[in-house]
Amino acid sequence: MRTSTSERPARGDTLRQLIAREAERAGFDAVAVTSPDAIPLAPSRLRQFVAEGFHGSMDWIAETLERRADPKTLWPEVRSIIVVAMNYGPDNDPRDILARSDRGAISVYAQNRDYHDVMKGRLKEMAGRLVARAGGDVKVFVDTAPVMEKPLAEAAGIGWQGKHSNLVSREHGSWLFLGSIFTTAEIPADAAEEDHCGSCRACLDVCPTDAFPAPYRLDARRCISYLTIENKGPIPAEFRQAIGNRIYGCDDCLAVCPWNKFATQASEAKLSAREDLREPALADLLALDDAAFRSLFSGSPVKRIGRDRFLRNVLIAAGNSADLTLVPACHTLLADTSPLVRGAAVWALSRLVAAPEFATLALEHRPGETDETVLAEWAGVQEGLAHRARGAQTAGHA
Ligand code: B12
Ligand code: SF4
Ligand code: SF4
Repeated sequence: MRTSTSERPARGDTLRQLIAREAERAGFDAVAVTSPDAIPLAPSRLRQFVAEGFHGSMDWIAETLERRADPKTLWPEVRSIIVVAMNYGPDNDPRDILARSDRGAISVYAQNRDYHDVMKGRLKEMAGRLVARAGGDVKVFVDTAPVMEKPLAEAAGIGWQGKHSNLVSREHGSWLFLGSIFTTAEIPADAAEEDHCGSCRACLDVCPTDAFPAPYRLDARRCISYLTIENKGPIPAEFRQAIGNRIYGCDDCLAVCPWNKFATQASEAKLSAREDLREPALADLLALDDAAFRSLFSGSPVKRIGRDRFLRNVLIAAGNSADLTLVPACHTLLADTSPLVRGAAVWALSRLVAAPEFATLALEHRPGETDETVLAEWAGVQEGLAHRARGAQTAGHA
């Protein structure tokens, strides 16, 4: 466990040792301390991110901008920030499943329990014990408030923000969840970690949707994690093929990082993959109704996006699968009660069946459709097919 807090003989050592011990007892894999004014560059970078619209439809980032940019605006009394990290390292290469087009790829962080639930209770316990021993007032956060967790973790020395913008650690690679305890206690801060990316750019080059306009900067609107989780509407057509079989989040830029060679598997059982979520069959997922969805994803982060958004993602994967056995299930979903699902089913079928068969489906379903987004999907897809047919004819004449 990295307890940089205990490495330095300094005033307040006893409190720091207590922090290290309590973090370990709570099951965290790293802990370190920083001060609320240790991230002077983060506010302007966050403002630029929002000004460029990179946050897409995540309005909550813009709405909380000032509090997020500065811990002291969020809580004026805060004097020190204890940052904790929990390892969720997988026991396999999460990219292996990308070659199995009949299966859905759920990102590593979502293959078991929601990390918010796992970490929040432990952070509260740890904070409670610190207050009992050392006094002061505390607030705990794990992505539950406007806090810039990555720059704070870098400032505390837990790792550095890699070119993919996530925190990378020399001990754990990319696979760390972050959380923090804000306290009114004055605790000596640890030294920040340095950038160890060097000339590497593997994470930038591997991104299937070209989501990095520059190193260290992410345009979330292009990120598969955003497109499959945060985005509530239809997935923009330009990204659908690149999404492949990723049905919830994406791990490519994390998984490719060479620093993962030092990573170990998650020791917390609640963060190790559930067998049934490692490589679920698309055929099974396409059959989920609301009750079955809730039951399958009970306690998992996937549950938060709801059945309709999830089915939208599964249909995109089905459309990319070239698996004709999925056609009947996609056909059934053309009549789903959710327009989001119906629209994605239109696209999936346009990719799976031949043009004449698709034309028959259009004759059957398009006239009864009333939702504008689904009608736009029919129109877009049929226009695309006609365009392709004209292209083939022209090529044939040449
Ligand atoms: C919004 C959000 C998202 C958005 C946007 C991601 C993003 N990079 O901003 C989306 C939905 C895309 C997303 C995806 C993921 N997320 Co997320 N997300 C967040 C959240 C809530 C806020 C992040 C934020 O503040 N973004 C705003 C930008 C401006 O801040 P930033 O990323 O720190 O940007 C910095 C860099 O751009 C840098 N920078 C800019 N210019 C320059 C120039 C130079 C030269 C340098 C050096 C730096 C630099 O400065 C900025 C400020 O520090 C955090 C939780 C939290 N409260 O912090 C989790 C969090 C970042 N997510 C997390 C995870 C696990 C993921 C995914 C891996 C999930 C998945 N498998 O699908 C992906 C990874 C995608 C990626 N490459 O980032 C973890 C990351 C843990 C870690 N080790 O870093 C966090 C910390 C949650 C947690 N508590 O553990 N996420
Ligand atoms: S999570 Fe996937 S889509 Fe998002 S930036 Fe990383 S590689 Fe690109
Ligand atoms: S893949 Fe390379 S550039 Fe990206 S975070 Fe890891 S070391 Fe840095």
